[in-house]
Amino acid sequence: MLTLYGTSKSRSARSLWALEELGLKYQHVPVEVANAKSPEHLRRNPNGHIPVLEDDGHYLWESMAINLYLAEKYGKAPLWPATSDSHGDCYKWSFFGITEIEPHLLTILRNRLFVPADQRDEKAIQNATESLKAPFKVLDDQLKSRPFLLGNDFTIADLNVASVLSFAMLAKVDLTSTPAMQAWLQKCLGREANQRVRNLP
Ligand SMILES: N[C@@H](CCC(=O)N[C@@H](CS)C(=O)NCC(=O)O)C(=O)O
Repeated sequence: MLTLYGTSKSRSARSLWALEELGLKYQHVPVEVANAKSPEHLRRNPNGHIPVLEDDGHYLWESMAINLYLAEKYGKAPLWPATSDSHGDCYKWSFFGITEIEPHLLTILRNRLFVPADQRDEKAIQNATESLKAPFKVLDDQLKSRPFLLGNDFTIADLNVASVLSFAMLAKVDLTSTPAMQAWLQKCLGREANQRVRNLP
């Protein structure tokens, strides 16, 4: 039995997207961000964060780890591709997404959406925007000559990186100077499985 703890209005959306994309049966417990540090949830994840996946009593946290685990255990090609080389590429792009991109997008998101206007740090937004130029170019270059990150097919690497980049849409980051990345992002986020997640609590 699979259970995903975490509201879709959080990083849990990524793991819900993976579960939907894989067509798995699962229970969804939409733990709110505000309740992530409750004693009950701390027993699932000592960090007090969502998402958490429970797979027959095995608890996993960290959204990228959850998604790679789900793809490897329950997926098949092309979502979880067939070779070790391509598995390496899935790890590479996923870790690139959360280390090179996510922190800068969160800085912009926080300052544009969550901080009161008079406390907004425009310099931090500017620095983060500058820092995103290099990884965005890496993605844009990769996607100029292939429809998806690994080639012709949508894989867990696309899902993981696109889910990180969905913060750019929320934070209204201008993506027009990386048109191949922008078009790929729209294509990924528009997938039916991701659209279904938007309707979840
Ligand atoms: N690196 C973790 C981050 C998880 C995380 O920070 N989740 C936020 C919601 S998006 C959270 O649980 N916040 C609750 C809190 O910090 O109290 C992951 O990707 O799963």
